[in-house]
Amino acid sequence: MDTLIQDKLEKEFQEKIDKDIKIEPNDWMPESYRKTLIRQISQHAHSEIVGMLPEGNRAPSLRRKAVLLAKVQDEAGHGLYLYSATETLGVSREDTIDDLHAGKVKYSSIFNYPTLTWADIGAIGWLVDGAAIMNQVPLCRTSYGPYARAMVKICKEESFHQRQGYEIISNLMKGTEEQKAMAQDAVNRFWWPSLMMFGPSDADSKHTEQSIRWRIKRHTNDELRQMFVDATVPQAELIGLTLPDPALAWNESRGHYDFGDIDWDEFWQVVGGNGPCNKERIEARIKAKKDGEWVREAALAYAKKHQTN
Ligand code: FAQ
Repeated sequence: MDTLIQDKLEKEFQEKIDKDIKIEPNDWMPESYRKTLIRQISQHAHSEIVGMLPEGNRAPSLRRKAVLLAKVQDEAGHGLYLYSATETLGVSREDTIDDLHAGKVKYSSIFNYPTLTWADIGAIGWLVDGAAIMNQVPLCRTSYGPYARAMVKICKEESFHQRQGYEIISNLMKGTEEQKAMAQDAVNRFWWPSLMMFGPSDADSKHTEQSIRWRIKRHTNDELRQMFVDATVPQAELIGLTLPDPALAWNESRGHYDFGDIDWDEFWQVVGGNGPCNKERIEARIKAKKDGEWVREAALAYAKKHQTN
């Protein structure tokens, strides 16, 4: 394309963004904006789907099982909305999923940690969904229309997920010494990985600056991480849990909690495929795709039969 035309289109595009006018699938957009969205939305979709796997832990009662099943089904739904949003950018769902299975694309680091006890399911709901909402509420105002609309639905459900997790953990904290110890142990293991969900520190985040200019992201990784810490510490105190960070302290002059250093080596190891469960998670997704092949074939054959009749 002629550079003058390209410059004009880019200028008009940025003006739309600056006026908070949503970008829709058929609108002109820079190729790098399209690619950034495909990366972020598909990573988000994969996270929802892979994120269902750690929750396959035994629920202790029928009520708990029913609630957990509803939550996990929501996650499948979130993945589907997000794969649909990715498809509006001109990529196929099949290719996107194949890329995940081939280890070419990322999903959230948090889902590569094991769940050892029932309390871990509470910690996931409270901390992981809590972190997810903190990151996702601003995405309801992201500049790309289909992503923003998907996020509105998703956030409504995520707040139920966070509450179910907090309820599990709160109830355990009202229980026996063993139950309290189980809750504390789960929080000890999930606290730091939850802080890592927000991504690298701003100094090391290669995409943030451009994504904020395009209003894909509305806050930096560190801003959201701080908001999460500030919101979560009082919730932990209320139910008598200790967060595993000796440096955690209210800083009057900043009006925020200070917290200790994140182990970024661990983060990059997990992101790079070397976390405790990376291999197991991808193998489970590959197996699920293979096992479900006959269902997809049958559904397609059925749809085809009804089209011709
Ligand atoms: N894990 O330059 P930045 C959920 C990668 S949904 C793995 O800062 P960006 C629901 C990043 O892709 C949770 N990789 O990148 C649920 C980039 O790699 P690349 C998922 C990470 O995009 C709950 C590189 O590092 N949520 O939990 C991570 O500006 C319970 C440099 O990073 C979303 O996906 C990480 N944590 O900011 C389900 C929300 N962080 O591609 C079940 C949408 C960074 O250049 C149970 N995504 N990387 O090679 C976002 O908001 C952003 O993409 C960030 C990262 C904030 C995650």
